[in-house]
Amino acid sequence: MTELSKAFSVSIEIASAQRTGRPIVALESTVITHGLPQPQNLALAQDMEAAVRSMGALPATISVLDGKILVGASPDQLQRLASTGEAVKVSLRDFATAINSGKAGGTTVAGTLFAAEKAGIKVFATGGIGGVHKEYSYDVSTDLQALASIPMIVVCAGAKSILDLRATLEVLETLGVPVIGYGTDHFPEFFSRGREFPVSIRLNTPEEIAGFARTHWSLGLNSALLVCQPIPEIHALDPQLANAAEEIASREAQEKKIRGQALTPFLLRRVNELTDGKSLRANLELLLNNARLAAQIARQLVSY
Ligand code: PSU
Ligand code: MN
Repeated sequence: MTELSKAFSVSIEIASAQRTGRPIVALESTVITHGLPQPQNLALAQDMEAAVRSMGALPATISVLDGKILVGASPDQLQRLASTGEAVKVSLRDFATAINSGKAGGTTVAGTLFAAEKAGIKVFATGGIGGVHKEYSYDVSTDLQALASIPMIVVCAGAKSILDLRATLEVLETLGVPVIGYGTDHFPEFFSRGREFPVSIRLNTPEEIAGFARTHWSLGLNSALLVCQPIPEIHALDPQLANAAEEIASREAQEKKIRGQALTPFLLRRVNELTDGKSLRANLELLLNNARLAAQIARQLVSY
């Protein structure tokens, strides 16, 4: 690990896990500050950490608080992230904004990748990645660029069809990011298993994923690996229900001219509302499932 800038603050637990070589899983915080409503956001943040611990790894929730990039959050810090109404959504361009303003910041997939890699972490669990938006094909999430350039195993449930999934997958291919289907040949569509778009490779165990990572990185390739785990079938939503809600939300966003960083949080909130909380429950289940898989992969990685 290269020396960290003074803007980083690594928790005692994570620093000691680094020294002793214990498995660590990074967790994002935009899902807490912008992705989920209160009070489910705090419960989810706590449950994600517990899910990582239950599988024998340590959770490092990444965020910005009091002018520092936190790697690992205390219970009190999680509470603050979950309850502040005006957190900054921190992608790569926003770190200095959040640090200099002293405001709380929820790190996106891109922001979390950046900070976790600086802290020497290799595995990260999230819900869905950002991608190419349907409303405007130049609205491409920084997540894709970050996945292209930061070596990390990112466990997700694919991406929501609020995005243009075909374009998103094409950009990932262009950028050289392996898209791994965990026990599936298809790119998962967040609320459902997904059956339209192929992944670049299917792998079936945490061991195989760790082995793939070792080979990929040993070549000098520096991208992330996107590990896509479908939502468990019993928690999946009817794809028609999810797509209908996503279409309405997209249309409303266009009518209201909601753009840029505000677009993803708007779409997430509206889909939650339009499905009467059904999508929220699915969202929570897939997040926990991803935390557990990430912990298993992290354990495999350190046992090499
Ligand atoms: N997709 C979801 N839930 C989320 C996000 C995306 O289903 O919470 C969040 C993630 O933090 C992701 C970010 O990195 O939104 C992408 O935002 P943007 O499209 O503005 O890059
Ligand atoms: Mn965007």
